[in-house]
Formats: sequence, structure tokens, C-alpha cells
Amino acid sequence: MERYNFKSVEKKWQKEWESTKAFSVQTDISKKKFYCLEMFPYPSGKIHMGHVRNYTIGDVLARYKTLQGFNVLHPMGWDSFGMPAENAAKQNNLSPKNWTETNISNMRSQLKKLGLSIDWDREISTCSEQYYKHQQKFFLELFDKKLVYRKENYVNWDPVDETVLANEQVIDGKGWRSGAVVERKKLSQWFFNISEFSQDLLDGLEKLKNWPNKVKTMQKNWIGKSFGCEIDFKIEGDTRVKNIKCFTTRPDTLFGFSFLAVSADHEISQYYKKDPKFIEFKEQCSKTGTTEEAIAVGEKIGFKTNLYAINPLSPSERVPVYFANFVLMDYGFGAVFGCPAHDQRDFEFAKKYNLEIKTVVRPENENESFKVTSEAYTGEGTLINSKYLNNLKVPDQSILETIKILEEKKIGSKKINFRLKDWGVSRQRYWGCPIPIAYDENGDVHKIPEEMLPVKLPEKINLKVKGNPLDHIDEWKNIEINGKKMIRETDTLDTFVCSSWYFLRFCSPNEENYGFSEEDIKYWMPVDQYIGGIEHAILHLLYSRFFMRAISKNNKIINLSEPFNGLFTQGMVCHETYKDNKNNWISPDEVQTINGKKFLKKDNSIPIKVGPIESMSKSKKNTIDPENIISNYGADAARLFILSDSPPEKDVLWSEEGISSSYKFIQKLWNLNLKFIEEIGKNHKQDSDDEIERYTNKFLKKVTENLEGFSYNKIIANLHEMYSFMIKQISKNYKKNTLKKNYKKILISLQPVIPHFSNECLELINEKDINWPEIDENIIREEVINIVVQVNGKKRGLLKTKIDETEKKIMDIIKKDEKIYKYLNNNEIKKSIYIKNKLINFII
Ligand code: ANZ
Repeated sequence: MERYNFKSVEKKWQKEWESTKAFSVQTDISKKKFYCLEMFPYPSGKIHMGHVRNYTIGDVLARYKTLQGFNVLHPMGWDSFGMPAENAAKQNNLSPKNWTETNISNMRSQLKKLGLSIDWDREISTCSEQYYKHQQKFFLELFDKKLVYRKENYVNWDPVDETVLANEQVIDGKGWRSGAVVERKKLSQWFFNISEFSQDLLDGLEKLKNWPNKVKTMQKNWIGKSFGCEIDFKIEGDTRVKNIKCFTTRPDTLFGFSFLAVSADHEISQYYKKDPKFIEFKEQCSKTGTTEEAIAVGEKIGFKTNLYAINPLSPSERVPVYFANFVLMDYGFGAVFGCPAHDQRDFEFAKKYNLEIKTVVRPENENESFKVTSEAYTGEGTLINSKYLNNLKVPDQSILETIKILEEKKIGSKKINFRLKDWGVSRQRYWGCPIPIAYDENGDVHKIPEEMLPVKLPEKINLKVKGNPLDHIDEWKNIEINGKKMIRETDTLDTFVCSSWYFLRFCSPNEENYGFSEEDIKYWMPVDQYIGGIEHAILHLLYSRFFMRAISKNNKIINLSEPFNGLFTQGMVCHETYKDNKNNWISPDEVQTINGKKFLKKDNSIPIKVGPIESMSKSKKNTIDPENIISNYGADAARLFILSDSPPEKDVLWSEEGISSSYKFIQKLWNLNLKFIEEIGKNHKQDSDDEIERYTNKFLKKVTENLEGFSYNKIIANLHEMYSFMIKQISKNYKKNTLKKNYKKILISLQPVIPHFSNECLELINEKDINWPEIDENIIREEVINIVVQVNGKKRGLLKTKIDETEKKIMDIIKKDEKIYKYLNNNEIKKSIYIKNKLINFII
């Protein structure tokens, strides 16, 4: 039998799609639209399995929606600014631009080999002037709306990449890309005022019904709304410091107050800056990161001042004031009142510096003499040792009641705080979007005038200098605006800015005057389905939600707050890990196996240890190159396999056997195809059976449901069942039309998953006009089902009947069924209970 030649078939269809621009969409507002978006890849040079999975999932959806008659926008572009280009260029003496463009062209051709239904006419790249010129305009627009500002700030400094990191980019105290321990540094930076939208970003989550709950929870925690109050503490010991304000969520624990702590950068630090002991303390603080996680796990250290704070509810009590490393400068007021009995950080601090631990909350099951000893008690209970606050229920009653008292006494007031910080967007890097700002001689800020935009990145550049290369190009830096000498801003924008609006640009990739057109946005936005990795749950998704709000503010042509209606987070692609006897990672390409039990290194037959299954990563060398897979097994087999094993939201385990069995399955489908063609050719006069019609509809129904529910792995199971059924049915002498009609439907249903194969087979039966088939529910309903027959509640048999039979008809059938009837014979039937299509129970 003729084998399926995937190479020529896939090449043929990819050429056809390209030459007919099969997937380029025009905005046709009479048609219902579907905007399907996947990850915005960084052009690192090669696609990896994560891309293959992400784009395959998206492509299945895009093709399905197209077949359903939607006008589908399924675009692709490149998130092409960023450090790797600069680093690679520095190492290899290249230009970041050329490096990036070469990578893009490589990856584009790799993606095309996957057979994705992408509208390549809309391809965009963030490092192109065509893109970043609009971003500069947006920056200035936000500047006018006071959503961009500049301030001196302590920043997270990545000493390896020599750049500032946003809080979100610091993971476990380390830079998200370099992995270097992050330091604190004071710099003048540009910020997006994301915190202006804290409440709105929180409220918006409620409306995102098609987002995974876990992502919404992560964002909610990140925004971190806290209800509490601010309290003004009177200070003694130095006449220059009159009072210190603290934010607290637990004012009800004020009688447990035993120290006050401020951040090392608090304004009172100015009085200590010459004290060598304080300088030493500050240095120690800089070594522990600035993030909350780093502080939570790190050692708590303090510096005792000569100041004392007065307890506002008990003015005879004075407690010492400390600088402490666990107090954050940019949360609340950078100062906390310490209550060691009921806060773990305070507890650790008090233990270290021998401060009093006064218990003021007892759990319900303890009495008045309860004392905190080994760790802080943070649970519910009742207030004790708190004079007139005693007996209040903690937390609800006690907090509100205390705030009321503090407000009456005018020492405090209700306050809501958000954890969300403004987004620092300045990067001391060359390969990014230039910030369209200049400074005059006094250092005052000026916008680059409209007619001088875009601010182009200079192409001639020496990357080998320390710090930001743009600082070293005088002819680029020094400019004149309206006859006045100015110096350009040399910081460039965080690349997350570029990816905060790319989905808008896809709607109007060629619009010259603005980043998008009103008409296009009205039609296409919001994105109907976004598919991405969970790693974007906070950063990218929150920034994009902010950007929509920021751009929409006072904007006549756009008014949207949520960019993504539906979000789907896919799992990782995983693989076994291998190590040799010297503990070096070994790549799967270098390993051979004997019966799947013994593993040996291919070149020298040295035994290999098989390690745990982990998500594919270069560092563990457990990656598989998609390009090789596609050329050995074909794009359809790769797509089929990547969808087959687990649901798209779960991790998938890549294995050699897996891909080769997908390959074999496609061969089997091809054999089935040849059989269909042969049988169609026989031109039988009469159908011998109607099974095929019913089966096809049933099958289509399942596939449709699985497509709708993102249960793509189940579709692969449906295909296997279909094959097993059809290969038996095919030779049952069906009429040509019956065969063609049903086979066409089946081939269309294969289209989202294995498009090349499907197209080829459709062409062989001369079918071009293809739409998602209607399901004939009536045919399915006529089906035979099993009904349980019980006698006095005990199962006595199964009865095959048509669906929806009447009770009388069921009785007639039972009478003819000896095996079941013997239980009823000679007995009086007192009652029967019939549940349609399920069960009949006779009481005798
Ligand atoms: C006194 C107190 C007593 C507190 C107690 C807690 C328990 P969330 O819920 O995260 O908003 N805090 C305030 N400003 C801070 C800063 N700049 N750096 C570090 N911690 C700060 O946390 C609010 C609580 O965190 C506040 O309530 C304050 O400690 C602390 F038994 O005040 B609490």
C-alpha cells in the first residue's frame, strides 16, 4: 500500500496557504469576529517545545472558529527588544538589530513549518520604528495625563545585567533573568502610575468570568488591598522629631505595643547619617534584598535610636524606636508599631533585642492568663490586658471599635492601603524603546516635540562600555529643542511596556498616525481567547490591564478596561533528565535505550542515570528540538502528539515513543483514507446499514464538545475510536454518497488538529467547500441504549432498546427476553418504576 508522504503533503499545503494568503483577514464588520491570541515570542533564535504547544493549542482554536464561520484574527509578532540581543551582540561583535532580525527570520520559518493558520500580513516587531514610534506617543500621552512621572527611588539593582528591575522581576531576592542577588540603589527613574488603578484593577477581576481562578487570586494578592488605619505616634528624645505615622491593620493590639520600627530610609534617618554604627547597619540592610519575600525569610536586624514613642491609648507608656530591616520604605509610611505577641516579624525582633512581649489576644479556648511564648498568636479570639478594649471579639469587632476610638481621639483614621507599587519602567540599556524626553540645563523635563518623533535608536554603537551605551554617544544625546540646548533621556523602556499593547497593534498593524484605529479596535477588541503560560499571571497580564485603562483614560477613540476576555493557561512540556557518572547533564539526543530499561550514552556506551521528569530547560539539557521532530515525523504528528497525552492546562511529558506512535497513527489514518477512496469507487447501489451516519454524528458531537471545553487531549482519543470503528465499517457496502458525506465531515473535524493531512484527503475526494458540520441530533437520538432491569431493587439484567421508549414497549421486549422474564414469571407485579432511558424496577 502507498505510504503517506507527510513531507511533500505538508510542504504543498504550506505553500498553498502562503501563496493564497489563506489566513489574512480583512476587517469585515458584518461578520462575527473571533480574536485568538497566543504568546508574544522573544526572538531568541529557535522555537522550543513550549512554543509548539502554545501555538498548536491556539491554532486548533483558530481553525475551529474559522470553520464555524467566524472572522478570525490569529496574528503573530515579536517581542524583540531586550537584553539577550544586547548581550549576544556584545559577545559576538554584532549589531543587536541584525542579531534580532536573523533570529526572527529563523523562527518565522520554523513556525511556518508547524502549519499555523497565522495572518502573516499583520506581523509586527517591537524593535521596529513602525512599532516603537507609537509607543513613544503613548508615553507622552500618559505623561500629559499624569500617569507617567519621574522620581528618585530606591531600586532593585541587578549587578550582573547592570539594570533596574521591577519588584515583579525579583524572584526570591534574585533577578528574574540573570539570577544574581539583587541590591538596593537610589536612582532617578520613570514610573507608570499603575497604583492609581489599584481598586479598579481589583474590581475588574470580578468580571473576568473566563479567566482561571488561580490567576485572578494571584493578581488579587499582588494588588494586596489592606484595610486598617494610620496612627500618629508622639515621639520624645529629640526635639527635631515630633511624631511618626504608622499604617496598621491591627490597631486593636495597641496595648501590646512594645517598640516602634522605621525603615532605614525613613526621613528620620537624616539625623543618623553621620553615625558610623548607623552607616554600618544600613550597609547590612542593603545586603538583604528589598522584596518582601527576602525580608520575611531573612534575619531581622535593628538599630536602636535615642527616641521613644508614646502609646496613644496609654500615654504613660513609652517604648524605644528602632530602625529595622524588615520595614519597607515604600509601603504605608515606612514605619510600624511593633506588637511582638501578635506579629511574627515583631516577635523575632523582640526576642533578638530583648523587648517586652505583651499578650493582648487570647484564643477562644484559653483563659485570661494566656501568654504568648514560642511564636506570635495571629488568630481570632478576644482582647485581654487592654483596659477599656477588653472582651472585644478579634478581629472584626476589635479593629472597627479601636479605629472608632482613635478617630474620636483624633490620633488615627481609617485607611486602605494597596501593596501594588507604581511600575518603574526605566532601564539603563541600549536595546529598548527610547524614552521621548529631554532635560534642559536645569535638569527640567521636556517632552520631545511631536515633529521630532520618533526618537530613533542610533545604529552605530559601542556596546563594550560600562553601563548604558547610550550615555556615551554625545551626538545622539545632545539636541536642540526650539533653539535650546538639551540632553536626551538615555534610559529606555522596560520591554514589558512593549508587550502591554501589542494586541492593539495587531488590530491595525499599518495605521500610521496612531497606534491603532478606532474602527479596528471597536471591531476586534477585546481579545476573545488568550493562551499563555502561567508565568505571565502577574507581570504581563497586570501591565496589559493597566495599559488599557491608562490609554483609555480621556481618550476619544478607545474606551476599554479589560484587554482579554478569556484566558487559558497551558501547562509545560516536560522530559526525563539524564546524567552521566560525573553528574553532567546529558541531552536526550545523546542517550540510547535498551528495551526502555537500560540507558546508555550513544557514543561510548557508558551507563546513564535517569533523573526526574522536569519541564524542558536548556540548563538541564532535557530539551527536544522541534525542528528535528518536524522534519522526522511531520508537523501534523508533532501537533497530534503535543495535544494527545494530557489536558492542555496540565504538563505534558514528551517521549520518543509518544511522537512515533502519533506518526504511526497518521499512517493508519492514511490507510483508512485509501480504503474510503476504494469503497467510494465501488459505487454501491444501496446502503446496507445506517450505522455510519449515526456514528459520524455522535463522533462530531464529542469532538465539538471537546473543542468547546479545551479538552483537546480527548479529541485525540475520539480520533482513535473513530479509526477503530471505521476500519471495520468501511467494507459494509455503503453507497458512494453516504461514504463521501460522512467521510467529509470526519475530515473536517480533523482539520484543527492535523490540517495538512485533512486538506490532502479532502482534496482527494474533491471537497473544497468546508464548514464545521451541523450535527444531526435526531440520528444520534435513534440510537440503541441499555436499560437496567431490576426486580425488587436488585439488578437482573440489561435491556437493549431504542432511546425514549414507552414503558409498555419496554414491557413487551422484556416478555420476549427469557433471561430477564424468568424473574417475573408467575409473580404478581405490584408496581413498576420506570426512569426513561435508564432503569425499570419491578416490585413483586
Ligand atoms: C501593628 C500590628 C500588630 C501589625 C499586629 C500586624 C499585627 P498588610 O496586611 O500586609 O497590609 N506594616 C505596615 N507598614 C509596613 C512597612 N512599611 N513595612 C513592613 N511592615 C509594615 O500588613 C499590614 C501590617 O504590616 C501592619 O499592621 C504593620 O504591622 C505592618 F499584631 O501594625 B501591623
